[in-house]
Amino acid sequence: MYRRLSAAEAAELIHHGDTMALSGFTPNDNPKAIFRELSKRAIRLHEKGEEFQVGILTGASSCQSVEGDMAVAKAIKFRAPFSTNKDFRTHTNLGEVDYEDMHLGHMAERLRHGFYGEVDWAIIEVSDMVEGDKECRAYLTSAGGIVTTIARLAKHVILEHNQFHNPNSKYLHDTYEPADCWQNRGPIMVLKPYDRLGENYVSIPAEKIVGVIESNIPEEARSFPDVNAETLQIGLNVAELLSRDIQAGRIPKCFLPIQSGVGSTGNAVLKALGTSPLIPQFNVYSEVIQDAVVDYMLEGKVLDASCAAMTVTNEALRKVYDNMDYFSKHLTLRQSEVANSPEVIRRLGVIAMNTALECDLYGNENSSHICGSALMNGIGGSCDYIRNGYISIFTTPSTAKGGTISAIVPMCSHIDSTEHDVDFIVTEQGFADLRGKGPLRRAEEIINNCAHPDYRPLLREYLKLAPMGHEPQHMRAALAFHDTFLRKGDMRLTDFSEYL
Ligand code: 0RQ
Repeated sequence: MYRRLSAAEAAELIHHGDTMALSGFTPNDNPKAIFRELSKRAIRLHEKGEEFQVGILTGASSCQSVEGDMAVAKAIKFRAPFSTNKDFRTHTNLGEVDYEDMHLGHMAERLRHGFYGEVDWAIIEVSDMVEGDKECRAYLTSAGGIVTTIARLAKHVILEHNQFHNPNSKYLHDTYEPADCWQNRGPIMVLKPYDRLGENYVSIPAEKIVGVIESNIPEEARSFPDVNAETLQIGLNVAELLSRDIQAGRIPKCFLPIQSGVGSTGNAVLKALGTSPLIPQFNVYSEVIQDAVVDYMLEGKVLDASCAAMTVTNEALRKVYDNMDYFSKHLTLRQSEVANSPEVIRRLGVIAMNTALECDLYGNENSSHICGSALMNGIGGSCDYIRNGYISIFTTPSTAKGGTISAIVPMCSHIDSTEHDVDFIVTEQGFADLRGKGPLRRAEEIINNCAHPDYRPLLREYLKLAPMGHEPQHMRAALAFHDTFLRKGDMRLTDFSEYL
């Protein structure tokens, strides 16, 4: 049996400047016990005037105990690749954290290539393990993430054996890790969303295991606001555009796998697809599944699902654990390098659906930064899917903050996905089909079908001011919406004459 450590003892082993790579993807499968102690230790050390900051690398976002409490304790030196945490956002926007917002599908490979330097610690939450003399077989919980890679790269490993999880979660996992490009690597042979390629455990050399923390901590899962009239209408609009493509023969009648990003809008869209009579039964090939997918799998609307994490509430997780016979055959949790692999996404023909903060008149999209500067969350896996999807859709309510912000703007204040990768923009007002259209026709379609009626006259006025070109932009007025919001608190007060 490996050495048992209390969480406080484990936290004492971490040094200032260490790089910690963690299991987990979104708030699921994160090691929590050690971080609850580590953030307290950081505060104690800072009070004594000692430095203490670490690098934190994960598969995606993480949970309050990891990135929230550590950010509040000013204990994060570097962080990648994604975050959805309010405290982390606050401290990052104060300039305290060096945060690289990175494609989730790139993370494991970038680690292997040494882009983040040496990995001092892999901290891995497990539901079960085989404690061998030479090899530990570690069974993951509710997410795949980057564990196969970090277990190989890290100098030292600490396991958190979290008994909150059902040990049978092992039957959900495929821990396959692709080779590197210089190893003559072949294709990733996922030909169907349910294909599995590897083992269901992560192999860790026993000599690296410093200790095991025994814990029993529920997932720090987020729940999303209920569907409202606006997000319901966005979902219905997505169902409508997909059914039109089926009728026109642009999507096959057997349908294609669906990816849906995380968030209240993404959750609402999936709910609409699940209940729409226009949409046939479907498979999910995504980075995350949310609560709605668990229910639709039990109801038979979703046949098979593949993802890097169950980003679900503890109630939905319980449904999975209570029906393991079914889910072990129909749900696969993968390493994020495979879940978000451009090759596999393109091969399967995934319909990619993600959420934007704002889109411009030509189809460029911003999902990460408000008014150019302030971090919201990051791109997550959206670009992995949007760039490689069969059809790529961005959804957003047409306005935010009580109508004072338009999600349709002349020019995005930051760009994550470009016009070359976006096929549809969908708001509660309708949808713009950008396929086969040049910039001027795109602008017309986006203004007429997606912009809120309060903003349509302003957007048309802007287009008249912009000097003609292939993609007209007025260099002084292009960010007038944002500038007006920052100065007057309402984009509707935009007066273009101030910018001419
Ligand atoms: O703020 O909470 O203070 O009211 O943004 O917006 O409408 O609740 O929508 O939960 O779907 O989040 C893009 C952030 C949307 C998310 C984003 C304000 C709005 C509200 C949240 P309040 P909603 P959602 C990730 C896959 C990254 C791309 C992606 C996201 C808050 O979906 O992070 O999908 N996406 N990646 O009021 C200022 C604007 C705004 C705005 C909305 N233009 N300006 N504030 N808000 N638009 C999955 C993984 O990879 C794991």
